[in-house]
Amino acid sequence: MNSFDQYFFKRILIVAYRLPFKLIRKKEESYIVQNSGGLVSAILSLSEKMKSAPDSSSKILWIGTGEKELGNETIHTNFELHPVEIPRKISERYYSGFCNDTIWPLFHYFPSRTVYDNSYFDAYVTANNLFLQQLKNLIKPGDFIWIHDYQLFLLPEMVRKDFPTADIGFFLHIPFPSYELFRLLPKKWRESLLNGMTGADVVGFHTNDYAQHFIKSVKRTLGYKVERNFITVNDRLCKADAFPIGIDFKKFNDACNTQKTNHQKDKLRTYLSGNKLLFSVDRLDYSKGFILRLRAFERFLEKYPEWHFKVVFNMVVIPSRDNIEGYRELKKEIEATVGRVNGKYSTLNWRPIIYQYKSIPFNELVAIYNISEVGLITPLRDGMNLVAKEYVTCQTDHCGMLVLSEMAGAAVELNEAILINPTDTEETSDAINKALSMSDEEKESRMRKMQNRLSRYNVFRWTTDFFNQVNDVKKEQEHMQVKFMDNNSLNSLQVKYKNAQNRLFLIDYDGTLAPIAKLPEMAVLDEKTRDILRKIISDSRNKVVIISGRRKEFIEEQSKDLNAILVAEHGYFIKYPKAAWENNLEIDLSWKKKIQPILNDYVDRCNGSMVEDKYASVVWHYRNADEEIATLRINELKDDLSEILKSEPKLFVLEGDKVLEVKSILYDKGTVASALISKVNYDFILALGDDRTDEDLFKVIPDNGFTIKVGSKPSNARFNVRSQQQIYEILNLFTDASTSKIK
Ligand code: GDG
Repeated sequence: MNSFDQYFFKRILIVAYRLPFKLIRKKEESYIVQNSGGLVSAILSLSEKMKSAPDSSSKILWIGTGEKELGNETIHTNFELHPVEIPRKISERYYSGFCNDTIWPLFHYFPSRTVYDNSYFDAYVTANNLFLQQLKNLIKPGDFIWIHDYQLFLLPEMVRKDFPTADIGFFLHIPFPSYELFRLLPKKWRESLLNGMTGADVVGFHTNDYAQHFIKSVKRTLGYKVERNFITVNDRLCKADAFPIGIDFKKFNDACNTQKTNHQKDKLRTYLSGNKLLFSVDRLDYSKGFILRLRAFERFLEKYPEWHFKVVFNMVVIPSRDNIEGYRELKKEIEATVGRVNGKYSTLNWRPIIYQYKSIPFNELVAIYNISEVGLITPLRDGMNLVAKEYVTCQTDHCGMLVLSEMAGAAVELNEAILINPTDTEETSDAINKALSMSDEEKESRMRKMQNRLSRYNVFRWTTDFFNQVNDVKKEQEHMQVKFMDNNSLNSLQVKYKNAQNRLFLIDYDGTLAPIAKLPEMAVLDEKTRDILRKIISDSRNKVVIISGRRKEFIEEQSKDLNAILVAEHGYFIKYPKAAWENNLEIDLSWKKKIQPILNDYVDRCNGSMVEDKYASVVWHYRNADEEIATLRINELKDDLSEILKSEPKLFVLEGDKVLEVKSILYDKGTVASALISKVNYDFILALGDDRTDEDLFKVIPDNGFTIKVGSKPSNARFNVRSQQQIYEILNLFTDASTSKIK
């Protein structure tokens, strides 16, 4: 059974601002209609598929705002609706305020339209809490909770607090803006929104750009560690990734040839009387670029008069929020522009623009998609834009072409369309001409490529991919979870120690014995740790090795008064108590002269970084450099080094925590530890470390030994501890005072 099938046996809880149906009351009667929108179609299609699956026992519960009565209705055999009630006073500040006057404009790159009002944010918190209260009544163990869109940014974290192990997904349907825009939000809001989202196991976006913008905002605002697309949120992994939403390809494709659609097509053709049809369909919103589109069409008429009396542009605007001043103004401006262009070019028997301000039935929409020769989809910003995908899908005769804004998420997948920048009316007007003049062969070839992609990455693929990712992240979390040391493992470590006669401690220095410091020389061993080490060493059955990548002088200075074995430079030097430093490796170090100037060059190119010249290696430290520049430079540096390494096969680039070290492959912490272990028959071995170089050490510890890694990253170590401070607690287990308590 693949992981998607498992979801047929789980309950799926969809949480979105609106329920997928609304109740229409007309005099005595009331009836239910389906809301339009990408998410509703996606989940309805999924529910149909689940219903038809053999042995499916799962159900989709939908939590959202809507009329109370919807909760009592059995309107869909595979659905259960749970309305959330938001008092009007809160709703105004929450939905009209924070959602639509703060988040929507900012996330669609309209900072000047963005309203910053604390009472809006407070209402947003309250409303997200109301969704939580409703959810709490419903959640059962094993449920998959899928939270949608910008109205519910805070909810994943809220749910996580009450249900720490729940499967939670979050999907954003609108763009996530670049950090420079996101940072315009007050710090407190920024932190709350990102903390809220990272409460999910998987945070999904339409494009990789949006996911990367989000990751950068998380890094810069919350300071969380990110590796590839995995964000470490305390001990939990959260994955941010792209899941471009698809459409129900078959449904749209099949609908092109039904009786109802054919009837609509006939009506349209009669009306067009031979004119070629251009169309656009969008909800009334400033992000859709209506005025610029109309100006581009006007410019097209001006520049290409040969198309007069041959084309008609049908602009369908779906009513939305027209009770709000700004939207009413936009509607007026659209109507004035349409009137002006029509006034300029119309004749008694030809009107270039047909403007409709209304919703249209499904079959009429499909008919328009099917016979239009140009789809003119030119939003200034759009998370995805499903109309573009639906149009391509419905081009069963392949005789049309799509002119698409590069600012729509859909442009990533539909790159055989004619892509334009909607602010460039000249380019858009040329694109209309190009689409109309394109050869049939080229149109067919481009359309087929896009259709092929859309039929594979359809809406089922979208849900499957998302579910699979949540499942994978869950597994990864479980894998990590079991490795954290708990009271049982601490106890067995202590018992094993007590019963042993020959004990070996192999302890890394930076990040393990001493906390990581801003500057390398500031990482000193404190008195408390020194005292515990002294106590452990005082037992003649114990041998303590401090095993570090540091230079020998530093490690000796930190360990003075301790009768420990010291290992410096990852095993190049070793020093037994009261003896001098030894080096038994005969290695040619002439390569250093080639590497040093390269690393020095990178210090100049990356402010805040520095080079450490050790006896047997050279290190580039970038802990104090700007993270983004360092990430860029490190890749360039690795490229430069890989060229040199081709002629120096015995060299190796070692990447640690904010350091890159070039050293010989002939030794590492593992080789020195193996040599020490082989000398005595130890019945207790404990290795403690924190970074990449300690993995070599963990690998050579026999199975009956203990290996512990500081931090929550996956490791060769048997156990993890959450922080460096816990190392002190572990070492304390081996002092006389605590071992004497064990029976
Ligand atoms: C968000 C994001 C993202 C529209 N008018 C009529 C009608 N529709 C259907 C279309 C299409 C859907 O509604 C609108 O598609 P959008 O892509 O604009 O989706 P939204 O849900 O409004 O917006 C957007 C989307 O979420 C999905 O993640 O793409 O970027 O803003 O399916 O066909 N359908 C009918 N009559 C209409 O008048 N029958």
